[in-house]
Amino acid sequence: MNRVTFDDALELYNRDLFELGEIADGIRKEKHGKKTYFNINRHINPTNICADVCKFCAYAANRKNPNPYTMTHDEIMQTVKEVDARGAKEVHIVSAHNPDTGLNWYLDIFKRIKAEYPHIHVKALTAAEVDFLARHYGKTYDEILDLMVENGVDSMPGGGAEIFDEKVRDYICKGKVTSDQWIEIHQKWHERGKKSNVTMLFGHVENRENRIDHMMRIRDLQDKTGGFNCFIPLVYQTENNYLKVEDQITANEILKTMAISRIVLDNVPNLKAYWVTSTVNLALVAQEFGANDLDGNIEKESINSAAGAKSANGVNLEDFVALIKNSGFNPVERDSVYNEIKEW
Ligand code: V47
Repeated sequence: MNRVTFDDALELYNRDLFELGEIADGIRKEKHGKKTYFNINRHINPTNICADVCKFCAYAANRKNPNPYTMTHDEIMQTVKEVDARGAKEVHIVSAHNPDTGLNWYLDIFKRIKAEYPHIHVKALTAAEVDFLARHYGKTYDEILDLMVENGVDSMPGGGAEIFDEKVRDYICKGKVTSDQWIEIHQKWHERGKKSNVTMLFGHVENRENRIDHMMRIRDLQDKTGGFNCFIPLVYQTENNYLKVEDQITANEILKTMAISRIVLDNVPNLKAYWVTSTVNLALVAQEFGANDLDGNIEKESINSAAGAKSANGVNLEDFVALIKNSGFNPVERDSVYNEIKEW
């Protein structure tokens, strides 16, 4: 299939959902057969005190969520100890932009985790956090990224990408890392031989053009670096925040967006249906619309659940695996960079 242009991609939205599903499923089958990847992971969100203000965020402590907290390193290590005992292979550590902790609070914890649990993959610090730390502590992006490598960060999560269109971005999260900066940070990370993911927050005030533009910018960077493992469309959650949306996005539009992203992002190996924001049921259906990854059992999650997602306590691993099997796919546990660990 020829590479789709911006106009082709936009036109795809006018096709019938099942026709799109068939095309995306064909690509998925070529790349991954019937395998659906997941990992055993734990999200840790060490502080919700934030210097930035994003309208869509219900996680940061604010008037609607007057519940500020900052974990100590000992508390974080206790969590890592527990999740290691339960067989987790990855900790996904993302925080708000707390101006009061000092730079070392952000970085030392990775070194401590690596020293005590060298087998655990540390996926940590979004490009939004990297930008915040650079600005707040007078460092360059290169300096922060080098410190991340030195302290044991293995890969970067895809958060903070939101929507790259500058007008929409200004409306939903003015003042935070810009689109160009987000891309620059990931490019620099990839140039260090490291991998990362990339998200897209959709279903709020953006339109279809904005989504396609977002995908095109990802495809361009991936052509240069090849450093993205996975694309993760995040469905906007509407509760406890300041971004009002008239009509909630439909399942039809979510699945179309998934399928189109599978078609457009021909150079990104994996498409994640993040059940936290799509619901487990729709994530299972998305397996037939291009998605080949369902993230993991998660155990605990604070960012999306603050905005209404039913993910605060993750899902039971055995149930999760059974759901994948019962929907006709082969659950394959993977590590954080997509090496296969075990067929379940
Ligand atoms: O960057 C915030 C999003 C992201 C809301 O890399 C919201 O493997 C929906 O990036 N509705 C954090 N989304 C989560 C994230 C992520 C998740 C899973 C896997 C990976 C990965 C990355 O959550 C933020 C923001 O875009 N978010 N508020 C909301 N109301």
